[in-house]
Amino acid sequence: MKKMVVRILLVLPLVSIFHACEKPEPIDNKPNPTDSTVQLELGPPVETRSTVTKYTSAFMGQTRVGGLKTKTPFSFEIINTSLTEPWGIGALPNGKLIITQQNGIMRVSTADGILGPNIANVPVVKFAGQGGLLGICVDPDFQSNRMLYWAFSESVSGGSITSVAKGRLSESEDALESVSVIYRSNTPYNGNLHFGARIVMDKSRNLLVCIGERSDASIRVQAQSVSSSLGKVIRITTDGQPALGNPMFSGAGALAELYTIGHRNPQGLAVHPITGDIWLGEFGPKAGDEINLLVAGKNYGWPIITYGVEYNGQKVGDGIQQKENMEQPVYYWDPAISPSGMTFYRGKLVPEWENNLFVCALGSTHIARLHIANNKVMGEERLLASESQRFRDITQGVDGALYAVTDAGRLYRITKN
Ligand SMILES: [Ca+2]
Repeated sequence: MKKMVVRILLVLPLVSIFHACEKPEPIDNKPNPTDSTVQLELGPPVETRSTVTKYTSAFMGQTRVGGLKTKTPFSFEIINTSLTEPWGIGALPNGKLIITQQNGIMRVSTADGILGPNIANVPVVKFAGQGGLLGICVDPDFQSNRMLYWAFSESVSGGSITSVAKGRLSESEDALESVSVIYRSNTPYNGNLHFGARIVMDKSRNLLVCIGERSDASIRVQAQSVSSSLGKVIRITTDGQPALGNPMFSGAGALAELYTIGHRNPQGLAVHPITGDIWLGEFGPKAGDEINLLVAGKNYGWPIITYGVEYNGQKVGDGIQQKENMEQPVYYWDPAISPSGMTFYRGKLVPEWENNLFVCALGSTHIARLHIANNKVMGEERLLASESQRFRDITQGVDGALYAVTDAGRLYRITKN
């Protein structure tokens, strides 16, 4: 690995990097395109702004890797402009899309952007600040069970929390049936920031949900507390119980649903199509946005370590970026791009995108394409930057196109020409 890194150093920003590293064990015996003889033509890094901090990365390729440019001709179109603060998008097996809006409304869209009615029976959400109806997960077995799982913020005694619900989408796609709230985070707080919350299902059919730490200095330390749901990724059954095989965190009152700890404001979760690993994106404060590869039982450091600083420019805590027993991000951005929803591309339309990670950027108003091999980011591209949209979430439709929603209410389809 080290040898390859050195080679890349020498080659940058020249072209044609040939990388062939050790092969991770593919769990489904399919060849892994991310570690085969992929040739990348890398240019200068896509980020040209000055860094906010003077911090140095823990390893080469942890930030500002070489820039990529998609060669396969592709195009995008705006297929709807009438959504209201869409937050989550998922692909249904019939080719349609399911979309959540922060204001509590869930709707189905055709692949051409024709919206269905507001779906009935969505539980009441607390719609304020960053809260509302949030991430959505379509059951991989939707074809047979029609199940949806979603995250939302909810008012409770003492403030608001992040909650998880499930329900069956009616055949007519206009109502949820048998709806139940399966999980409620603890530690209610009065504030409208950092609820999370994306939701994915792993290969063992358990749900992973990322929950934010509610932002304020007094509460964010809960990200390190194993008795609080805040600043965590939880792993639960579809009935909301702690999943079998969860790690055991040590400490008084450790919650059995915890999967990883030490997260700030995570708004991205994606399952790697080959490895099944769970990848997470989270906002740093001023700078220090992160992409993390989640390993059960690990501590991702916030607010002890970070590549960001407070919004007023002061250091966070002791101003350290690395610490024993705390995980390094696979990749980070300085300055911030504000990473929200993300997905791995597993379609065939644009072969060079296969198993790349697509990350919606709010503040930087583009979609970041990260070429990942052997769990390292090898190249970065900015897509749809000309649109100047705050991209909020992205998914891949069954047709192999990417579909993305923006805060301004647009639905984009991105596909091969
Ligand atoms: Ca971190």
